[in-house]
Amino acid sequence: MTLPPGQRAADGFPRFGTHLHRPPPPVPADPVIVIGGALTETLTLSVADLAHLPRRELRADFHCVAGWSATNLLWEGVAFGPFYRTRIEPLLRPGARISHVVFEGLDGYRSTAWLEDALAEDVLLADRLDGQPLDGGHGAPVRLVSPGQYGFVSTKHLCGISFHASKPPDFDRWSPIAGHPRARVWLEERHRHLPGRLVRPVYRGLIRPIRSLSARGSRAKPE
Ligand SMILES: Nc1nc2c(c(=O)[nH]1)N[C@H]1C(S)=C(S)[C@@H](COP(=O)(O)O)O[C@H]1N2
Ligand SMILES: [Mo]
Repeated sequence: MTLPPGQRAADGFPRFGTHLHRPPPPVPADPVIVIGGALTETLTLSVADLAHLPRRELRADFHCVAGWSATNLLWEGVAFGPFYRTRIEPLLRPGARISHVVFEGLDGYRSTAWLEDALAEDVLLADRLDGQPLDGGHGAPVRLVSPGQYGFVSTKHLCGISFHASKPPDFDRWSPIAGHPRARVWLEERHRHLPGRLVRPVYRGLIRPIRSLSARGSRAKPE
């Protein structure tokens, strides 16, 4: 098994998210994803309807920027690229050339990806993990999964997606460990301002406290 540079395999799939001890947000009775931005109309997609769109399974590892990787996860959901081409492109404002996508979660978390990265073949709107509906810890009712990018791109509890023709403001612009805009794991694009290799030892010291704080949301990986 080969992992991207600076990553180690974690035992199972801990809840890596930056939320630490915060409980997962409550899921509304009939959750929707509100899709907007440079579109001629806002599209409100019922999460339940994802079951009726073309589906795919994806076996992939998941890489947290702090250096841990969960291996061999089985995701199920709707592939983002085909979804974009069939559902979003026809709604784009005339002449709009989309460059960035913003994903928003029910807990207020947001991530930004280059459209080019979001259209990678293995990016999914995932509502199932290892044969079960997504649980609260890992992003119920639906999350983005972009295995080629560090976990911070993969917004959980997805409730909004917006498409932009220019770079939106960075939500984390004041953070010394601001995320890299592309966050590609194989290129070790961990942070915007610091080289990936440099922060490895810092994270190594933080891993134990982070894991114990987030243990509540974790679960063992079935073999
Ligand atoms: N809505 C939401 N999505 C989120 C986060 C979060 O705090 N809230 N944390 C991100 C980070 S930093 C990581 S590493 C992954 C962790 O996914 P996991 O909690 O399923 O392990 O979720 C990402 N998506
Ligand atoms: Mo993370």
